[in-house]
Amino acid sequence: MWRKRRLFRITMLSTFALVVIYYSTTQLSTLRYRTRRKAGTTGPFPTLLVHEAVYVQQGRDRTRTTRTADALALHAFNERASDRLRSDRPLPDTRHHRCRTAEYAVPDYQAVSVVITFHNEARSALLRTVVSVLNRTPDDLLFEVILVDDFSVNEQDGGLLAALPKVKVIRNERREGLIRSRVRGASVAQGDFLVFLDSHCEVNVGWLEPLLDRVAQNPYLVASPVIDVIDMDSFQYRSSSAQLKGGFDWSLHFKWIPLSSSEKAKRSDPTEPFLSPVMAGGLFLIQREWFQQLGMFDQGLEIWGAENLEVSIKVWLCGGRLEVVPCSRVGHVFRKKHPYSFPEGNANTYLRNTKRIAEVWLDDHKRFFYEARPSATEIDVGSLDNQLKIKEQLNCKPFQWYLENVFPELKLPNEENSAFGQLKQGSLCLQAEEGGGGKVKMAQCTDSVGSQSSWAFSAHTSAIHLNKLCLTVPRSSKVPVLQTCRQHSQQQKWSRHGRALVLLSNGFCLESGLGSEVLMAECRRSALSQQWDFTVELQT
Ligand code: LR7
Ligand code: MN
Repeated sequence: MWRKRRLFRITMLSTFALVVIYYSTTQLSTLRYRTRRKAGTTGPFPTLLVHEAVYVQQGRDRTRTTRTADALALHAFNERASDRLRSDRPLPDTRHHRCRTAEYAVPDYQAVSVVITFHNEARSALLRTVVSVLNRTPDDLLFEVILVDDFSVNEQDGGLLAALPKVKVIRNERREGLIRSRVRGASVAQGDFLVFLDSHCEVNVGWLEPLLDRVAQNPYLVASPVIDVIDMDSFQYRSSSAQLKGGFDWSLHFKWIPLSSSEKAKRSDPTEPFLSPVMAGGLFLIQREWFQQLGMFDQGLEIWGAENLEVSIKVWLCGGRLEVVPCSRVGHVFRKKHPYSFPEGNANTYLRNTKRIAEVWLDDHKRFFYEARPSATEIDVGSLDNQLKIKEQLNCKPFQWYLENVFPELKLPNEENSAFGQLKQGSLCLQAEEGGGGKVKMAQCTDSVGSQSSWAFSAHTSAIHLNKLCLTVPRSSKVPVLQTCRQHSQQQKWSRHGRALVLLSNGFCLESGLGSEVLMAECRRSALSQQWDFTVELQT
């Protein structure tokens, strides 16, 4: 099913094959634009170029404006500059020179479906994206290009492109946002591999083979290209650094992270793929079946944003890994703002999307998200049942594992705490009694009880906190209670001996008694009733 091959041979072959295809399969547009064709053009794909001019021109008529500022407002990039360029323009080869002659394992059949969603995209940019895929993907690897029109104003933006070979167009009947649109595209795709692209990209020479090669080695791998820059003003194509990984901060905003010096040292070969905690954006290749098992993207995410974090964290925690492949290059028009509306507002949408991710994947660490984004607490995120079911079914690892093994750069904001979460003994948890004037008791562990899930032990102050209160053993009492924290109170200073929690002033241990009772008792090494676990332990 897989075979090895050298890149330069197929590139030439495919160019030839495509010329043939272009001549033989564009009946629809040939009919439509026959008169223009007589005028004749030069270039490798004359048929397409004639139609291209008409396609782009008609799109512009709809939006024509004499003021550049308005043209910019429409797409948040310079549409005129894009319109001036051919759809099959040559690009500088930005790969390391060794990528050109490397051998790659690729499937021996048309295995790849490319999914591109768009909402009111500039026609010239959309067309260039599609043509770059058709021209720079070997015919014998590409099964189809699926365009999902996310309810653009002009139905023909996508409709006319259905005349191109291998291109299928589906249209949403209402605005779904890019995330559900991609899921829709993925659901109708038939190729064994999916690739997602934005609608203003240009894939560069040999972009697909190195991605497929990685998945040939490990089917649970998700492979991303290095994303080159297409300048939003000039549309000039520029190489970007191949030395950056993706990450995020506690507000769940994406961040670029330079490779650490040890990672750099390990990489003697600059063409070698490297691991990344998060994919930079939404451009990646994944096995279709596995993507489906992962539940695709969380379909509760709206319009734009954070689905790259969602899918990345999910991939890592549920048995996969994520790589950036420097020999694969795809250009993208980066812009400074969104040229489209968010029905619920931009900030709210992002906050809601990220809260879903925090609730499903961050476990107890979600409190850091809420510390960074307090207003998220109030937002209703709808049902998470589906996501939680997938997490359970696939037996996904806890977020703590991700922090230790995948993303150690993400530091905890509250370095003072060395353990936090629930304070457990088997299936029972220490809990503040509601309206109980500071009393604590043992109760069944559940995630939804705040008075149970936000304990923290600070090695720095030796205190055991529950929110703003501290676990206290009043003088001459054997019953621990919650009281206001006092910096120098000996009744609030604890230490951990193994799994025991010891009050420093008298050396007694915290113990669960009969029923729901909690008390202080002489320490006994073997007593299970004196062994406590926090959900999250931080290495100090
Ligand atoms: O409602 C919408 N419906 C859509 O179909 C809104 C957008 N879209 C389309 C849109 O036309 C475009 O093709 O969705 C695509 C992405 O939207 P952009 O281009 O407006 O946003 P972006 O460039 O910021 O996109 C980045 O972030 C997104 C977060 O949801 C996705 O992950 C995109 O895939 C991601 N883009 C990239 O990764 C390109 C490389 C950038 C980097 C690094
Ligand atoms: Mn984009």
